Amino acid sequence: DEAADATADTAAADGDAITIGFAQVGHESDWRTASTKSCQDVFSAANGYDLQFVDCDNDSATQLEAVRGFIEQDVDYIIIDPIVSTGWDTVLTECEDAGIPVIVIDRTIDDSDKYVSWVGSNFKTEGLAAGEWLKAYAEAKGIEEINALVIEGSTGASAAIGRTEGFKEIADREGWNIVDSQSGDFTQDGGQEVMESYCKSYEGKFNVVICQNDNEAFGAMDAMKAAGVSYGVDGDVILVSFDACTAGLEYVQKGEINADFECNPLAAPFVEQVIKQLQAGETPEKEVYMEEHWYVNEDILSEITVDGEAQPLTVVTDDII
Ligand code: GYE
Repeated sequence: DEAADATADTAAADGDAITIGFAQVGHESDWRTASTKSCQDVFSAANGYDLQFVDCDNDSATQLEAVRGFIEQDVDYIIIDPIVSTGWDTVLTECEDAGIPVIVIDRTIDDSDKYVSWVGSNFKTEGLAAGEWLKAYAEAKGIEEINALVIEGSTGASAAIGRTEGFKEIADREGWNIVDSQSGDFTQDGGQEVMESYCKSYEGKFNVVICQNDNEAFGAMDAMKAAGVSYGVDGDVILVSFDACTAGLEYVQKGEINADFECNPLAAPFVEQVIKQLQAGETPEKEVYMEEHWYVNEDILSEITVDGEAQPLTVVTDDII
């Protein structure tokens, strides 16, 4: 209906739309693409929003600049997915002084609490889950020694810090050998490069590769293939990943990735709830955790216990992808 569309446009042009500035990390991974799309879908003009989106290209200075730009524009709300977890207190104080509520999504801010709400995942729990799964899987398969290579995410990102900490906690408890742990920057190219150098340096000396996101795992698989290293359920190397994006789950279904620990990128609907509460003068929860699943190829373990809680494992089928 053209008349109704025209009215909606005018309402937005009149400034009735809620203006939101979103300082996104970048475009490094499938996960990130899904996160961006989720925000663009939820905070669309049709839904009454004017979304100012900045892709910060994984650069912290650009991200701080973007937030300051939003303050200058006097947006109604600011969403930040913090590239790194520190260095935030000054700019968040500036947001507070300007009276603009900040909502943090995904990665955490660890040196300031001057934001209204955070919506995301528990990355340490994801790392612990990967460790507990590996322990149970190795036992079930009669694998006695674990020599693990880790491809970490971007340095300083809470997603990388938490996954590293969680996995290391189990590795230390079980006395596993972490042969090396280097950053692949959450990218496919990064994962490939790190794995190429691992294959050269540690030939025959590892039986587990932990990639902190699916895109790194895609790169690592290419590097292992090129080096003649077999991986997955029928291979010599157990391959573990995080995110469980669609392409990641396809590799789990094929048995090339053994286990994939989901990180849910669809925070935007929860952020919208927070904004609706603020609009209504209510106080939203300070922390909102999203639901996630742990995905596997083989039906040999039905659950694992993580942090004292039993969690089901989901075998990937066509229905899930
Ligand atoms: O795992 C990775 C992305 O912050 C949880 O960032 C996010 C991570 C995600 O690039 O794929």
